[in-house]
Amino acid sequence: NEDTLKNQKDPANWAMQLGNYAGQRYSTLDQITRDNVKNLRPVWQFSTGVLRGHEGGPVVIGDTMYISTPFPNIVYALDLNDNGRIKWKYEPKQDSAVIPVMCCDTVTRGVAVAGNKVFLGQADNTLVALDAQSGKVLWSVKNGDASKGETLTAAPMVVKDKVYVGISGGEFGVRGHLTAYDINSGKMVWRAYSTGPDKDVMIDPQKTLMMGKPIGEPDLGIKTWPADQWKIGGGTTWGWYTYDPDLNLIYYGTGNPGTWNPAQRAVNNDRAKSDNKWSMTIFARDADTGQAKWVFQKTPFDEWDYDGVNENILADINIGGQQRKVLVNMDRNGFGYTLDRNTGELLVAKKFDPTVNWATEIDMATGRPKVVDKYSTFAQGEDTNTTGVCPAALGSKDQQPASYSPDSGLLYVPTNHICMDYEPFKVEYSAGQPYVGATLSMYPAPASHGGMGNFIAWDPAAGKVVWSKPERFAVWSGALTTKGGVGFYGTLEGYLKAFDLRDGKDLYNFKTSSGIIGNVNTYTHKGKQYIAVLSGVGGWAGIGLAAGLTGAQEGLGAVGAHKSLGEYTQLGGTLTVFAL
Ligand code: PQQ
Repeated sequence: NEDTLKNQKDPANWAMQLGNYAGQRYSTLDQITRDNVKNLRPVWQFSTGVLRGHEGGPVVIGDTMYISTPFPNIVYALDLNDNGRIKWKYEPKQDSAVIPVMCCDTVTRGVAVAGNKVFLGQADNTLVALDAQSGKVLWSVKNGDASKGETLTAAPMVVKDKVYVGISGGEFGVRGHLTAYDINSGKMVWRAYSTGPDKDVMIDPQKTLMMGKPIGEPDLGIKTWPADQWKIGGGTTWGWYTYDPDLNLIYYGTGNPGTWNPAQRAVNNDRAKSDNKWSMTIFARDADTGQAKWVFQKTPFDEWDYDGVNENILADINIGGQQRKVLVNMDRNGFGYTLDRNTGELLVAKKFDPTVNWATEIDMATGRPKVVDKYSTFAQGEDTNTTGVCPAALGSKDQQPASYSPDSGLLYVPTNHICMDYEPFKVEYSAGQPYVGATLSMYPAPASHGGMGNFIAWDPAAGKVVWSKPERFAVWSGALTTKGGVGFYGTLEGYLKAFDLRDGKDLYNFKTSSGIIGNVNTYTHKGKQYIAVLSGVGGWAGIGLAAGLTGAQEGLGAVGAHKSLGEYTQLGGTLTVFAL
């Protein structure tokens, strides 16, 4: 979108959730530096009036800031000329029956703003376009059906005249898809499914590349599943979307195959025949037609719920003496992947947490992980508790987006440091009912600093951790880096932290009113640089507090690991804005 491109080139704005189309979450603003950040202080706050997990972050364009809340998904336009006076408020009427079919809290990852429109994906699957001046509904369209377990948590992305939106419900037998709607009319332009026949997945086996070569064999989205399982096979698209305007390609990942019990997804009980394509796959699609240019499946035949939806950050880096246009994906499965973003060729794949044990390495010729039988929930079998698997289903990293600094060439990544026991069991599909098929318990990774998170710097060319900084809990907040040599992220206890990009050293912290799972953004107003973040504990890591769950295996197994979080923070949605 011309307007989105223009807005993101001006560092005064924070034009989209990930900062720019490349998903870098980097700002060229440099008033706040590693030397003066110690003088940062909160300058104004705003209560959203909503509890539970606040993901995403403020979008700032000109004098207006747009924020959104978890269910009921209120959108506020705040006037920066008047200390955040409410210009307008949009509060949709949504049926609360959707809440029990949201797997991992009632979150939204935020709004997209383009031209005179604000786009919001509501929990109840309504994609709505609001007038940016008045908040009035311009059009709305239903992208899914909550009675089948379909929901919407992802932030939409706008490219040219289309808005892309995904779908959630991998734990309810939902068949994932990405859909493009016309931004002016709301009319569906195309829908690309994650499973099923090539026609539905918008793959051409003669043209779509995999590991640099055409896929060749047709309809792998059917053949790698037992009969009809692909119809309830997951591969949802609830993560982040990025875009390369020069290549005209959009990038996103698909989630776990359903059910979590791998035996029910095995063809003839043979793992080699059961990739469950195209779950767990990075797709590069033509932004106009939706046709897949290349695919890369990270975790074929997932046995651990390592949803492959994390953000694909676009960067131009030097690898082995050559300047390359790459895509970097810090996957939930604990491997950091660097691919050629034009062809999908695999360049680097290395562990970013040494405790990762389900696979020894990625075979660079095939792109496939070498799975360790001891941690294979399929090899261990149905109704067997496979213990000590690292990472846990929360992944070495979940939805919390990383940042890439072109100054250092490194990624700055919020990560988790948690392991699990996983016991698969047989489950029947019933529309709108949980279709999980495994009991999980999660706990801090053993033999470590005792913390459940690390904030790390990652070299995407070498595939190496440059530095790692322990955190008490999983780091569930999105990172920001700036030209001032300083970066930011939030913690589940509620701290907004500033760190030195060179070594991760803490330069400033401030404890906000609730745990932070939102993303830290920056902008200028009247020439002065601000840092802004939403507090409001929740998300999957904070589901115990958000949904009032206490059993260790509740919340799909996530409650146990973070049981002491309630000693540090409680619920409450607040925006905090900082300045020097
Ligand atoms: N959402 C969060 C969060 O916001 O903290 C964490 C997760 C989700 C997960 O770890 C998931 O696996 C997950 N899976 C789906 C799915 O399979 O459709 C959806 C979502 C979501 O929409 O929030 C999450």
